[in-house]
Amino acid sequence: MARPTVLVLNGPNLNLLGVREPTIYGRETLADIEEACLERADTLELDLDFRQSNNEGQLIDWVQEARDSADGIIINAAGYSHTSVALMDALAASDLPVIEVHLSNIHRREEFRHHSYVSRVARGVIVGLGGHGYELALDAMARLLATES
Ligand code: DHK
Repeated sequence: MARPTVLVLNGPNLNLLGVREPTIYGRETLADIEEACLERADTLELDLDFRQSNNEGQLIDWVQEARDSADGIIINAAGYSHTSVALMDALAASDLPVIEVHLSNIHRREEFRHHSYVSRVARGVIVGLGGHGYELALDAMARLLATES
C-alpha cells in the first residue's frame, strides 16, 4: 500500500533560518529541520514533500496542487499567517487536514502576530517549540491520517 504523503510548506524568510534573529528563531537551519522531518516521516511511514517559498502565489499554487498529490499539509506560513486571506482560502479549498506550526511562540510576541488566518482552517496549531514542532506535527498528522482514512 502507498504511504501517505505529507506536504510541509514554509513561507517567507524561513530560508534564512540559522542566521535570522537566532534569539527568536534558533540556530537550526531549514535544511536541519528538513533532515529531522525526513527521519521522523520515515519512522512514521509517511512520504514527505518539504518546500519553502518567499512568494504568496507560489505557496497558494502548491496548496492547490496538494489536493491531488498529498494527504495532509503542515504549514508554517511565517509572515503570511498574519496577512493572507488568499492562503487561508486555498487551504480550506484543499479539503486536506492542515496543521499549523510556528517556531516561536507567536502569543508571547507583538500583538500583530497573535492572529493567524491559517489557524482558522487548521486542525491543530503548534507554537514555540522550534524545529521540534515540525516533528510533533508529523506525529499528529500520522495519527490523523491513520484514524480518519
Ligand atoms: C515565522 C515568521 O517569519 C514570523 O513572521 C511569524 C513565525 C512567526 C515562526 O515563529 O515560525 O510571526
